[in-house]
Amino acid sequence: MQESVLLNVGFFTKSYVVLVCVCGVHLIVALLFYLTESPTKFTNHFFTSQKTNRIDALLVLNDNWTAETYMNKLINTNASKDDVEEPTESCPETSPLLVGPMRVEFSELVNLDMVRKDNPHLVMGGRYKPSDCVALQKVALIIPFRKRDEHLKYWLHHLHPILQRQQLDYGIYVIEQDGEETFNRAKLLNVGYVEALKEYDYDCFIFSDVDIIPMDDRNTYKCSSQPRHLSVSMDKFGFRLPYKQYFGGVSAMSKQQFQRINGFPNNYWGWGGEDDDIFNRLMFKGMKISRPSGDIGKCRMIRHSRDKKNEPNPQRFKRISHTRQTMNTDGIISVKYEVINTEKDQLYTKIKVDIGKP
Ligand code: UDH
Ligand code: NGS
Repeated sequence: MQESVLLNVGFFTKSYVVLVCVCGVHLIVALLFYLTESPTKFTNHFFTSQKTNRIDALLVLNDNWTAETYMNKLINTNASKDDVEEPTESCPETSPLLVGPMRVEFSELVNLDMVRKDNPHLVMGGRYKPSDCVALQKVALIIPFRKRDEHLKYWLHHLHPILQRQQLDYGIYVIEQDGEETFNRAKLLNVGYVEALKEYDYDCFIFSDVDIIPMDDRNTYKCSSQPRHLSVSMDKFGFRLPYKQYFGGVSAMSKQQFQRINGFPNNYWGWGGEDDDIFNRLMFKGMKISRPSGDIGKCRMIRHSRDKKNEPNPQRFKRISHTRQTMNTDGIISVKYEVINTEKDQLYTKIKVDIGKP
């Protein structure tokens, strides 16, 4: 009995050794095969498989293919970033990633580290582009800013995922007014336009207040053949336009449209009227305003009290009555400012500027 047990143990040990040897030989043959191939050939093989959709042990492509898995594969295969193949096919006119109406609330405070973690595909400066298709537009988002840090956190938390689902090639530019002089929203937007173009060949510009969040991602932050007003149905106005000519909040203009109106006025210091001046400019150049439907254009504004040094501008009515005379000389061609510093974060590019005083 004892002997037969010992015999069985001996038999299993031998079989185990044979099995290990066979596996070892198999591993060495596989290693030799790959080592004789150059590393670039290896990665080329990897990406060729991707292009031809061949299902292969190294690469399993599916709908969950993301920039993160792409980068991980790169790291695992020791490939350099230069080997990343840019997509060649255009993204579809309507992104398949959209979810439609969204719940937007401001009850919980936002932690920016969490937002950074939630958006791992962003490149320094708040830049992003889809990894699997060529975005239809290169969009710079420009936010006029001073002392609204909590609002900016909400904005970044909500907007980054939306813009990525909209398959945009985009960058976020927060233009911060330095000092304590009266605020000038339109001039900051002009600065944002100039500064964004120094970085990248953007073809579309979204001008957004820091406290407005869209409630439906079908409200695409993109430009169209006419200047587009996006914040058409705000909660604070009972989800409708406050007046037909209203062009404040969030708007979109192509580079051409913006140039045609000589950008925005630089001399509206304090609250009010600058958006009406922009509307006038567009009308005088024979353009029309395009808008999403009231349903898709719903958005929330973060409630807040009136900012210091942004009191209603008493000159605004006089100024908007002279848009036709002033628009060709006051605008993007005459904007003067000095950049104080530029901060690059994963979530945004913040440019602090001295824009002077009234
Ligand atoms: N902004 C700042 N800091 C300021 C002022 C304005 O960042 O001190 C920016 C910000 O992006 C804001 C935008 O400029 O969203 C427009 O500011 P606004 O004052 O024209 O418009 P808003 O709707 O406030 O934010 C209007 C007055 C609110 C009074 C509310 C009384 N209950
Ligand atoms: C108008 C202002 C606009 C302003 C809009 C909404 O009266 O600049 O109200 O303001 N025009 C003039 O004052 C000439 S809001 O309720 O968002 O503060 O955008």
